[in-house]
Amino acid sequence: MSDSPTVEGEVTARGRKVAIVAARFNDFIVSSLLKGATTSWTEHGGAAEDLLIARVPGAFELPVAARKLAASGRWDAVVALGCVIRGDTPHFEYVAGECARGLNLAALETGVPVIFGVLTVETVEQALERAATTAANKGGESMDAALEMADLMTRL
Ligand code: INI
Repeated sequence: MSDSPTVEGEVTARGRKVAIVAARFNDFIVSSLLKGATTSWTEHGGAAEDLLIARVPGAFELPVAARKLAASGRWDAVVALGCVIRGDTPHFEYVAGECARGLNLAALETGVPVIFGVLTVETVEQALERAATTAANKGGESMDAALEMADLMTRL
């Protein structure tokens, strides 16, 4: 163990305000991610009125909405939720790649954590595994990361 000071965020929603932006495309998966995220929010002490849920058509639209939410100064973190399934089309590369790039840019440009809760998978089966109602639910994991990062940002 190092003797150097270490700083880490606490995973708590008390006193926090968080926005979720969720795609409607592949909603049979995204709705489970949303459930995981809102359950984590409540379990960590978040108030219903301090959580905003914005819906967009698909993963490609997540960055612009996340960027606006992050820049508003109203939210301690933004969680982006979506599901891109490869199938047989090169569309996947554009949608998934631009979504990841845009969400990262939104965080870097605003200084507000923007969490990548977007499944980028080969098959529906893989998506279902990651959206299951277990601790491995990517929506729940994403909310946990958002809360940790929101707290860390106040300590750095
Ligand atoms: N959007 C998704 O969220 N997931 C996908 O798997 C997907 N595929 O496969 O095409 C998808 N496409 C829609 C895209 O995000 C935009 O909404 C659309 O292109 C309009 O800009």
